[in-house]
Amino acid sequence: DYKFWKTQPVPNFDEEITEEGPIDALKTPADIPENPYPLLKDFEWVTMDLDDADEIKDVYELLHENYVEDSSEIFRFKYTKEFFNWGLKPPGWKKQWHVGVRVKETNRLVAFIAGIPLDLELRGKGIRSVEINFICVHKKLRNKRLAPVLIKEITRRVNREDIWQAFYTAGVVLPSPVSVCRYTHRPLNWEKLYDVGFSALQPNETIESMTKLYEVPTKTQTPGLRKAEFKDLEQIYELYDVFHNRYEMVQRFSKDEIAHWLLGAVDPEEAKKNQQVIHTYVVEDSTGKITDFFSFYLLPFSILKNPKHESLNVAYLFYYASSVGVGKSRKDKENQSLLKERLQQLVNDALIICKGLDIDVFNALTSQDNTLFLEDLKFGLGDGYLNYYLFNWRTSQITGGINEATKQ
Ligand code: YNC
Ligand code: MG
Repeated sequence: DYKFWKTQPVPNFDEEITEEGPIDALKTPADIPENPYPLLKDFEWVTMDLDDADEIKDVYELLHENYVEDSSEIFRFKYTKEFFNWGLKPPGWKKQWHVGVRVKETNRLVAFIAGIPLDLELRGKGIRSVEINFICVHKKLRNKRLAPVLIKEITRRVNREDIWQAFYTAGVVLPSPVSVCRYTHRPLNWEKLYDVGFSALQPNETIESMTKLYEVPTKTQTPGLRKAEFKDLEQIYELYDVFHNRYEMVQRFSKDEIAHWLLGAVDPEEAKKNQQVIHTYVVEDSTGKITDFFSFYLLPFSILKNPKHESLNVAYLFYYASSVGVGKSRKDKENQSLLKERLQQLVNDALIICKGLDIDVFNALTSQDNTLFLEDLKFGLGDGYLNYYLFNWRTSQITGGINEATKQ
């Protein structure tokens, strides 16, 4: 019955939306308590320093042992230091938004929640926000109402910075989603997926027939396709920006944010390390113009209890843009079929590249314009849904351009 969520500035399930905007009364940082919410006496709040290798390790271990698992408890996200550097330290990140709870006596980290800055644009209106992610409570402390305390504490810390809206996604249904996406999976190494129990064999199929079904060419097919470089930054930035005008809800990126999210980091040296995680490709035409780009990131799963395999290599489709879609509405059928053809070719190349990187499965959400190519490229619908939420913002249902596959 949502005892906690009922007290929060979020819309009810059955609410009729007549006006868009904040739900809470307007406040200023001075209205917000300076001190953290009280915790049970054995625990204490900590700010995690993600520049410190030991602290990253604590977060990594907490999440590795206790974060999202599938219902069969076979797969668990295998985070790395590079993944956190990329996912939790974008331009403008704040240390105080990496919130931990430790046991006083042992110093053990038992809970975590993170926020990062996010410039949302909703049907043309900019909303300065944060994205909240990685909420995690140690398995032994579940169902003790610690999650609401974490959420209230991060809300306090965000409000103290004069930010009043947040975006978050979850597999669970809470009051009330503004959008919902589905996970889809494109096998690249079917036999391994079968071995680890991710894929099943139907009576009329064989391992050979399935492997053949998911075969991809060995070489990419788009002329002018190459890895993105820092010299492309300006063009990628502009292409992202104009392409995303086609969506109702988008993340607006500064040039530094494009460098971070698509090239790995603002600093080219640091970016090299994070390029194990985020991979971006551009298409350059004969005049030097970048006409398209696509990106995917890698986040493996640990495979629990399997004698043959320890991890599953997983890629997630991230942002893309094509000049084919620029200035065109999603209601323009003719343009959508041109874009469909283009995206099919680009994402097919992404699959080919991933096969070369020894990726076992390539995941995508049904967000952005993905439904134009998912079926033709043999993505299968998964059983996972991803619900999209806004905190302290009332609005009607949104068809999203936001890609938030990352951590769920
Ligand atoms: C969830 N995922 O409904 P009610 S996604 C939000 N997001 O409240 P307790 C959640 N709320 O129903 P536990 C939630 N899951 O009574 C549960 N809840 O109103 C709600 N799992 O608390 C739940 N990570 O402490 C209920 O539950 C209340 O001990 C129950 O802890 C929950 O990161 C959790 O799946 C999820 O570690 C921490 O199960 C725990 O079970 C766990 O008794 C594995 O909590 C990891 C996992 C979720 C990943 C994610 C997005 C988080 C968004 C949080 C909301 C942010 C709001 C905006 C704040 C900033 C505002 C500004 C400005
Ligand atoms: Mg709890």
